[in-house]
Order: sequence, then C-alpha cells, then structure tokens
Amino acid sequence: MSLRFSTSIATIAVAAVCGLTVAGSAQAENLRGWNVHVEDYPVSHGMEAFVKEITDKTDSEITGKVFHGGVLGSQPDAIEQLRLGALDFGVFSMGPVGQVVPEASIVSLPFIFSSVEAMYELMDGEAGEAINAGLEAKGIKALGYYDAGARSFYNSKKAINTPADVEGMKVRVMNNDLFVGMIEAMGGNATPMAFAEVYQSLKTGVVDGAENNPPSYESTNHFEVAGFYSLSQHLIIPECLCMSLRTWNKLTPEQQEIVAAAGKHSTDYQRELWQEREVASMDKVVDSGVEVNIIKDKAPFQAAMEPVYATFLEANPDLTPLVELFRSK
Ligand code: BDP
Repeated sequence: MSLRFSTSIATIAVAAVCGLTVAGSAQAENLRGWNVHVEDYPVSHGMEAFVKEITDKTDSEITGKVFHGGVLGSQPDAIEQLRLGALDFGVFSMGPVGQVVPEASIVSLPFIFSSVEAMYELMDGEAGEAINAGLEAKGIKALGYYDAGARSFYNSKKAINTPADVEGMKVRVMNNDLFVGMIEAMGGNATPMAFAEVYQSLKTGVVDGAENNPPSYESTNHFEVAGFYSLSQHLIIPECLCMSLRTWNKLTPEQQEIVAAAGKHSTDYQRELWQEREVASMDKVVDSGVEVNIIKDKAPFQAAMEPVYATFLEANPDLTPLVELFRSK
C-alpha cells in the first residue's frame, strides 16, 4: 500500500518536472521494467535484449532498466502499476493478467492448447489479436508473447498419476480464480500465493506442492523442497511482453515502430532461449535426484477440468466463440 502510494507520488513528481523542462520537444524516456525472474532466465535475457535494441535504434532517446527478481513488487501489483503508468513494461504470465482482463484467462484454461506450437500459432494470429484488444481496453499494450512451456505438478509427498492423487493436497496456485477451480475440481485445496513465497511455504509444509514449468521449478530451487515432479502439462500459458498504454501513447509513431519491432525480435530470441533452458533445467533436476514421472494418459485430467470450463463460460458467455477458436487447433 505504502509502496504503491510513494511510487505514484514519485511518478507524478517526475512527470511534473519533465513537463516543465522539456515541454515542446521530443521527450527522452527512461523506461522501468518489471520482471519476477532471476537475471539468468530466458525471460530476463529477452527483456534485456528488448531494452538494448530500443536504446540503440533510438540513439538513446529511449533507454530503460529491467528490475529483475520481483524487487518492484508482486506480479498482481505490478500489473496494476503498469496499467497506471507507474511501470512502463514487464513480462507477465497471462495467468494473473486474466484476473484483470477476462479474455486473457482463456489461455489459462487447462489443456486449452494442444501443444506449444499451437500456442505460438494462435497467439501470433487472429486469436492473439482478440486478446490484445482486451488488454488494450485495460491499459495494456501487448508487444509479443514469450514461451513459458507447460506447467506440471510437483510436491513433497508422492508422484501424481491421476487426478485422484491430488485429492487432499494443499497446492499453491497463481493469482486467478480459474486455478483455484482447477485444483478443487480434483479434490485438492488451492492456495493462491505470490511466487516469492512458494519456496518457504513448500519447505515449511504450508503447502504440499505447486505447479510450474521446468525452468521455474529449477531456477527457484523448488525442486530442493518438492522432489516429485509429475508431467501433467495441464497449463500452457504464454507470457506477455507488455507496455503500459500510457507509456506507449507518449511515444512518437517512429518510436512506436522501433518499440514494436524490438518486442517482436526479443520474442523470437526468448523462444529460442526457452527451448534450451527447458532441457537444461530438466537435466539439472533429474541429476539432483528429483523423481520425474511422465503421465502418458492425460484424458482423466482433461475430463476433470470440464467444470472449470463450465464455470468460466457461465461467467463470460460472450467469450464462447473465442474459446472455440482457441480450441480449434
Ligand atoms: C512462472 C512465470 C511467472 C509466474 C510464476 C508463478 O514465468 O510469471 O509468476 O510462474 O508461478 O512460470 O507465479
């Protein structure tokens, strides 16, 4: 609360100073970027490449700094800050974004994408544009979709092979009601919690498990305190390289073109890095003794998720055609 307050005061103060000193000329921008991940992570490298390209192509008219490791606050807070213009850009999982933008929740429906390739195709095409319009209506400009692979369950108790294995388990989820419904549909107890708190909560038994992609499971050291990783791959959630619409609207058309191109290039770069890191992360957790099990038959998990779709479509009947479009590939 107090952080948000002081940040907005600072923003107003900076805006006032800039208004006085450079009125009438093209305004130099120093963009602030939010990132939840550690510095050596595909998202982080993608964001750094984005800033570098913008700085180079604008001859430093626009510069920027990425604040890694979630030091500027939790993801739900950062999404709000970005909408207000107190943050200029960030990479957000569409999971928590969906709590603000209903369209964005479509990509958080379990098993909505048949594969990561289908996700790329849909997000880069007409379906992605429909989501982008929803984001824009809430003050968020999408510049590209990073890869975050597929999320699977991990816990400290036992291997999960069927939905019944989740029964009675305390599972941490990201901030979106959909994920609470997802765990409850299998008889588990869902706890929405900030990413930064998960390690300690797993360690002390506040939760039994969580779910994430291999690079996040590995880079957070969650594998050290939750040694069963069951490859359910129930969620393929892309991540948005997003800019505050307020920041975007301050740019000249030429600057916007540069920023959009940098967004596209950093997305291509991140997707390449992602593929490599997924393999490296799996190797690392397997080498450290994690018990990984592949769930070959995902049909029981898919069937268990029907109530999640029903609840979502009941609350958002107008999004039915878009959900169908996403399910068509
Ligand atoms: C990671 C996402 C990150 C989320 C995190 C989480 O990259 O944006 O904050 O999962 O589970 O995979 O909170």
